[in-house]
Amino acid sequence: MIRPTAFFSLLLALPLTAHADPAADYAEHCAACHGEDRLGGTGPALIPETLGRVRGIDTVIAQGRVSTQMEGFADRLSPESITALVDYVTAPLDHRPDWSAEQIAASREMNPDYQPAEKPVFAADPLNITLVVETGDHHVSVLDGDTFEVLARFATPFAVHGGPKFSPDGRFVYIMSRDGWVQKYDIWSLAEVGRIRAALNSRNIAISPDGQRIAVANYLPESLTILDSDLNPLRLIATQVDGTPSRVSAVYQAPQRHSFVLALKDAPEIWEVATTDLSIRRIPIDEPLDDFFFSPDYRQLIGANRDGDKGVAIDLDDGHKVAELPLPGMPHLGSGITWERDGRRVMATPHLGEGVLSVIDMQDWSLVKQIKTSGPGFFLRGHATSPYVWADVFFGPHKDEMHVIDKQTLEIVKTLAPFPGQTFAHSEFTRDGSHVLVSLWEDEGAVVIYDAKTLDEVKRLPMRKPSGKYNVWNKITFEDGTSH
Ligand code: DHE
Repeated sequence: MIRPTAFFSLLLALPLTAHADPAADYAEHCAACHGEDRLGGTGPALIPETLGRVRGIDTVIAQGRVSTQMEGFADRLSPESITALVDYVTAPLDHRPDWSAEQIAASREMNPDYQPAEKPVFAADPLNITLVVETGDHHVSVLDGDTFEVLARFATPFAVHGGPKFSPDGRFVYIMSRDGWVQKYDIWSLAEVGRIRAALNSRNIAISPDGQRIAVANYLPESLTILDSDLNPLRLIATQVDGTPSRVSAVYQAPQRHSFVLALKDAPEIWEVATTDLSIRRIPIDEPLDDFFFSPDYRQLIGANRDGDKGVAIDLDDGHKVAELPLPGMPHLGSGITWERDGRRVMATPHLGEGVLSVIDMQDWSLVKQIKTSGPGFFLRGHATSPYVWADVFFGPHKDEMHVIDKQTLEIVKTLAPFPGQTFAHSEFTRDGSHVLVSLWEDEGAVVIYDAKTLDEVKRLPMRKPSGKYNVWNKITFEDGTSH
């Protein structure tokens, strides 16, 4: 028989982690909201594809998330159990989950209280509305673009990514989350119309020029989901090459071509899907593309390869490579913008891995200049009425800086840094180009509004970790200074 003192010594000798049973803890505390299979439920999916960019998961488990149903578990789980649970939810799934057309259809939830308004329920210019995605508590604020008054604030699915896409008349907006949810919101009525889960993990969405089709680019399962404008699933296209599935890097609409253009991430192919009959054209290329941009006529596509050191321009009509250019340090072509310089159209792209901004001549795809910045940037914006391009420094010690660059001299004319040490990123112009909105990208953050000419600050609006901002007019008119 073991004496009690010996029993306690034995217990103390055991490492605490030996008691951690993350699978049991998950089943007891997490599965009800996040799904037994970790693929999400009322809470987001707890898989690396979704959590990869979320910081402080241990703190969220211990303390919960303010303004959500996520409660804290510090009173029920030891620090060791929480650490084990973080490892458990960030480990890859042991099987490839499916998400069938039937499951997509069954996930469609329309808002029973939605009443379409006959005209906007506010006095503001409906085409100068700017949406602010607040990733701090997963909401969107609807701003009057003239007075900067917040007209409404609504909850989004967890972890919105990429630019929301507006219907051609600017009335409706479609918003996508990394968990594959697509939400439709009626700006005139200031009300959600509904949502549907198009996939388990998605990249971005595109809308057809007539507003009738929405394409959702997916990593999990590897596919492109096509929805109609009322969020009914129309087609689930498995993106496979020779029977091997490939993730979709991104999808964009090519208005002049009446098509959606997507690049496969795991196979050297570009696909073009007709927005009319959804027929698919496959274009073989040399290497898979991660991110891409188009010439103004959408005839050519410029893409970056996976190693992130080279750009290639491809003619979408004949599928041939027309140029290759040095683009070091992971160019983020999805953030590219264009403008006229010396009678020629140029485009600029930031680089995620290097403190430069590449300016490219779009006629012959030559490199005009690499502008040195204070660090790698993520987003760019301009406006036809403005002589400047606004470029953030998203990474590194200068993440608190926003460069203002002269479109003609390609020199930095001013660097704004109103919040030392805090991320200051992503800009958006108002409809008339008179003001620029920048995010103080922090949990207790703000949107800071600048006079676009004098570069003076005119207003600050408190926001919860605001990320992207999207002006209806700039988006529906494909204003040169805004990305796709
Ligand atoms: Fe994004 C847009 C890819 C990480 C915030 N991002 C895009 C687009 C692509 C892309 C292809 C253009 C799609 C569109 O708008 O239709 N993003 C990627 C990546 O490959 C990358 C580097 C890694 C990943 O895990 O996906 C990545 N992106 C991030 C982030 O970490 C950011 C900063 C925070 C977040 O919310 O996840 C982020 N991405 C954004 C935003 C846009 C975006 C705010 C829309 C920019 C715009 O102005 O239109």
